[in-house]
Amino acid sequence: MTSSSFTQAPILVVNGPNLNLLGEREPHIYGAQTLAEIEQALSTQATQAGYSLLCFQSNHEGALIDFVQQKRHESVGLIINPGGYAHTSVALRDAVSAYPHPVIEVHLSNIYKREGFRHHSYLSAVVSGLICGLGADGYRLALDALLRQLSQV
Ligand code: CA2
Repeated sequence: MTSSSFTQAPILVVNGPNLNLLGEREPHIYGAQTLAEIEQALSTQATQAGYSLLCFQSNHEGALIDFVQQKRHESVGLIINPGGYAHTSVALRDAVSAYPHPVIEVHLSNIYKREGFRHHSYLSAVVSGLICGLGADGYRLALDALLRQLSQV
């Protein structure tokens, strides 16, 4: 399917700080796949279901907020791994809270098995669903769940 055959607005896949380093270091925590590989697999999965993806990664809180705000009326759902901002950013939570479509928060690692400061995510109370601890599979499952939700509306 070519991009011109998509009639739907895209699903957003947003990754926060340091997730551009996936596959380079700490594979025992975050897995061996690069972010580009994860995004490619998700794109194939979305295309098979008749949707397109718009992927964005930034190390900057404001850039993540701007992206979510700017695309809120030009997309149908959001998968977000906020990275470390999960544990610190009220501002990113507010942007996600203002996003008018389903949102799934993903963490590669099980944040509840790690240091105490990772046990709380500011975003979790304002998202539709949360997946953590399943590595890159978490993104696939998140997209699966989002596609099911979108097919019910
Ligand atoms: O488990 C996750 O997906 C996290 O969102 C990853 C964040 C961490 O701060 C969160 O607590 C949980 C960190 C991403 C760092 O990614 C790296 C990847 C490769 C090498 C170094 C860092």
